[in-house]
Amino acid sequence: MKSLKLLCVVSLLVVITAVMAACGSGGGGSSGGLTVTVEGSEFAYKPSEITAKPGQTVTVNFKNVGTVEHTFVLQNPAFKLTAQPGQTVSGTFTAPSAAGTYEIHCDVPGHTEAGMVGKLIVQ
Ligand SMILES: [Cu+2]
Repeated sequence: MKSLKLLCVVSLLVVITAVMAACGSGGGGSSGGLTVTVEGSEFAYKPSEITAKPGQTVTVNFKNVGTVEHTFVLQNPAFKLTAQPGQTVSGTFTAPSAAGTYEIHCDVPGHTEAGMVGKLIVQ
């Protein structure tokens, strides 16, 4: 009985965490803000895709888990975060109002070419 209760609490926490990670407080009619944590390393973003609603406010916590400087650059809207190794930098942008896929890349020389790219999917 006791372990069953604990299992329920754990399950609930997992669901809450998943919902928060997946869609922030958004959902339904009112589109709330989205907060995502993106890890940057040599040479990738994790996750490499962010999905947001048109016009949604997106807060990015960009965590550099690598050993050299990395950036998180969006062209549309113009947005850039620069993080040194071990550093987490946060910033907020508003997702484009038009649905589509927008490129994210690291503009440290050579990194984009090495595959350090991601996508902002607006839908
Ligand atoms: Cu980089």
